[in-house]
Amino acid sequence: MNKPASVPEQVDAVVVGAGFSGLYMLYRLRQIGLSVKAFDSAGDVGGTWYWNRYPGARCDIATPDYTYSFDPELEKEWTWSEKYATQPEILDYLRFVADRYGLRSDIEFSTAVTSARWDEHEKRWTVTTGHGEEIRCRYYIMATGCLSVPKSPDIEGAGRFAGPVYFTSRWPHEGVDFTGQRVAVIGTGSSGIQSIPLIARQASQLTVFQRTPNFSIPAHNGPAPADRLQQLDEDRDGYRHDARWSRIGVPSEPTDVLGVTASEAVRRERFEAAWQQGELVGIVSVFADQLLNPASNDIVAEMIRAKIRSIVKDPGTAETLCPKDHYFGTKRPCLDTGYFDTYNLPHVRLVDLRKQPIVSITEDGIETADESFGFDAIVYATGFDAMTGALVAADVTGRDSLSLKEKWAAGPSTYLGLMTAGFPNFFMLTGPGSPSVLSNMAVSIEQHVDWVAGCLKDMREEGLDTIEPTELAESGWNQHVQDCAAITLMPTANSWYMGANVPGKPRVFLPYIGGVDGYRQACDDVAGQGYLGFRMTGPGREQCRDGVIRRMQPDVAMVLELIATMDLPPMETLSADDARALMAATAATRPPGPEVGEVTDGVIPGPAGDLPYRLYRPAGSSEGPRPLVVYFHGGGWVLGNLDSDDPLCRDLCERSGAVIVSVNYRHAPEVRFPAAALDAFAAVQWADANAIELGGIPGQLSVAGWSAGANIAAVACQLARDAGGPHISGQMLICPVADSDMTRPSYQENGDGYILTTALMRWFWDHYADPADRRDPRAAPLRGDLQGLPPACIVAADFDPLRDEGVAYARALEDAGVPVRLTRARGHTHTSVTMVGVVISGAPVRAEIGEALRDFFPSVESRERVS
Ligand code: N01
Repeated sequence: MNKPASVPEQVDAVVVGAGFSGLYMLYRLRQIGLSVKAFDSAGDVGGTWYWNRYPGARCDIATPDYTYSFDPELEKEWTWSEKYATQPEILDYLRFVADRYGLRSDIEFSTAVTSARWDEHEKRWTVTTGHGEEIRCRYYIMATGCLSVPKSPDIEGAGRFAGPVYFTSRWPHEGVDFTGQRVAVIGTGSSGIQSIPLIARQASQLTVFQRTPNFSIPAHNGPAPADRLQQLDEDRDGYRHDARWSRIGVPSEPTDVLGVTASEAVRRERFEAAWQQGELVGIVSVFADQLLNPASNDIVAEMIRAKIRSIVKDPGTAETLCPKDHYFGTKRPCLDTGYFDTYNLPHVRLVDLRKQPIVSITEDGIETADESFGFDAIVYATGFDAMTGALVAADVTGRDSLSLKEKWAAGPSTYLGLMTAGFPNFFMLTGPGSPSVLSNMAVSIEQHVDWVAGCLKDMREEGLDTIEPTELAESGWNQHVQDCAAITLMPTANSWYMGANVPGKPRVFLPYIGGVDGYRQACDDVAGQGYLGFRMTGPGREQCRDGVIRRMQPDVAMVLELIATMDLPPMETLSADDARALMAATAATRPPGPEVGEVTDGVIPGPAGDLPYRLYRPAGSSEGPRPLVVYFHGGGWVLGNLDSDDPLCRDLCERSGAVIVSVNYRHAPEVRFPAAALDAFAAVQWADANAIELGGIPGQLSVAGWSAGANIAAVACQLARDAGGPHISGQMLICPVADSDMTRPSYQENGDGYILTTALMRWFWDHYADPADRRDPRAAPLRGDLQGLPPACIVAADFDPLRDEGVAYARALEDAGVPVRLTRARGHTHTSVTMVGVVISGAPVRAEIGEALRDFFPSVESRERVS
């Protein structure tokens, strides 16, 4: 094949794309001494800013932030003219950067890369261009952007229109003059919302076809924010550092104001400030919980809807423009200049496609279910095959002839959004599984490029030349990405973040929502731990430290971080009374837990005096008796009471549909072993004898407990078996103390840093039982006879020192012929599963607990059959 002289046979690295990320990648690879060739199908640099030339196209991150920061000299040489730069100005900037660093000589323009194939023998990629050229490289880097492949119009008759058709994402370079024309715009995402006001200025008639109304706030464009410029002037490095370690790549003070608890005045004040500021960073953080809690989100959403109603004069049109089918922020919010005002113009009309869907595009217009429209031009602002579109379109084939498209058929799979197993030396910049589109792209791009360049440099210094993630590391990251999304409202929307805008695309949350800061830390930790989760090879050597970089549930990690900032004294250094007071103070700040049908307090006659109990009756239980669950709170036999586990009991009541009787037992050190266990057994006997009065079904009684409460629940089952009754249908043991042996691996792994520490557990044991008693099965149920015990459900949390004894108890019960359900609380600590309303990721585990409790009891139908 004849090659142009500008395309060499072989280089160290090929970069696809010459936008923000490709340009900087090229610069950094050269800097570390690699030979590089870049390709772009566009006629010039610019990437997204080369293609998206529609009227009104602007950045929606303020210019002091949307800029390269790798070279302070470059920052001095360029001044942005506005708060939000126009597309031509950003394109000029990228041209300026390309020229300033002499990057063009290594870029082949108007040249698409059509395929890339890994040669396992040569350890190189063969890259083929649309002109038929082949180039071999060791590293293949796709800097192809997240929103670069336009979605093909999935509308009947799309090719039929005889007049001009425009795509916002492929706008003619010479511009379009709509003067005097009847124009249709289909789509009201960011591109539609930016272009509609400007098209309306020219068109004689503008008809906007809206399927889903979008949240948008005014950009208040003007000069770049003076406070930001001043901060940059005074401390550029500090400012950039804050951006890199911020949540979305723009320096900002995180708020701890919760929408649900803030006063109306505070809510209004914070919202109005964000509305006036006109920046995404403000409107997405009016409340700390707005993307987590539907009630908080509704407050922001309703305030935006009220603004829309106040701007748009026709009430019907205003209502059609009010988004109601998704939570605010779960689809990308927009910034606009006069968007809603545009609908007050007499020649602008909004068509609600939910009421009258498009039937077909016709030769001279658009036909909906109700009307036929004639147009001179149609504009599609219908979006992109986001995040994966460009990557799978490029025919990348890795080891064993597996293509990326095949590997990702059920959704993308990456390690850190950077690489994917089976595709050695193939890097993606801002790929799926990275923060990218949820952040200031400029900051995220620099971070990715710096990491890749740093990695390649480290490899060279170590004599290594191939790198690839392990399956374990990759699946761990994919899980973490989904875990982060699952605690937010994001997966509820039909957004392009979910792949929902492209028919047939797998529905998974594509970007990483753990924050620019959290992501940067993860990448740094991977590199700092000897490139954890990557297999690297070089002549005669291989290096691989396999593992998962983030195993903890994200909200559990947040709670631990928050607790660390409170600088609390370790419990085991306190007296029992002080520890109780500290626990009560913490409990007072929690959310209350769900509503249940009825809550009543009473007392049980215990072996040595009355024991208080609290009874939770599920809603609707007036219709008939329910199974009973006798519950024992946690707290190491020393701490805790009816209040401490109140939210959990409510939650269990609601989920299981059973009457929960939470019993307070005597505590150590005032009363030591075996008092707590004997109280538990007495409570079970009493509940069984009084089932009817408690609203229970005689003979349908289970026990449940958490931690030390699970310990005495398990012991009560053994005592009941030995005493020949009462009959217990099941035992729910949440993170139980099952044994007194503190040498199991989970004590080594999790003995420090996860609230329940080895030192605290020792303190509990010392308060509760003499060393000689700790082998007694009434203290360590694992050491007892396990034959003939009730079916069990045991919850074992990954980051719990007690994890292994819980698992050991499950195995031992199984060996003794007891039916056991072992529920692994993945990514949880000893306490997090019980943090109702605080740790969102605990809810699915508690749902399993509720289901297991229901399973302990025969179903209503089978009960009826038996009777
Ligand atoms: O695309 P979109 P976009 N029939 O997917 C509608 C970034 N960006 O190009 O929501 C009828 O958001 C679709 O309706 P629905 C930014 O991240 C940034 O506007 O699927 N309608 C929706 O209204 C942004 O989020 C900037 O029901 C159809 C619209 O088309 C992302 O790019 C500027 C349809 C598509 O909206 C994408 O924005 C521009 C059909 N068959 C873009 N198919 C800035 O920096 C789709 N739609 C400011």
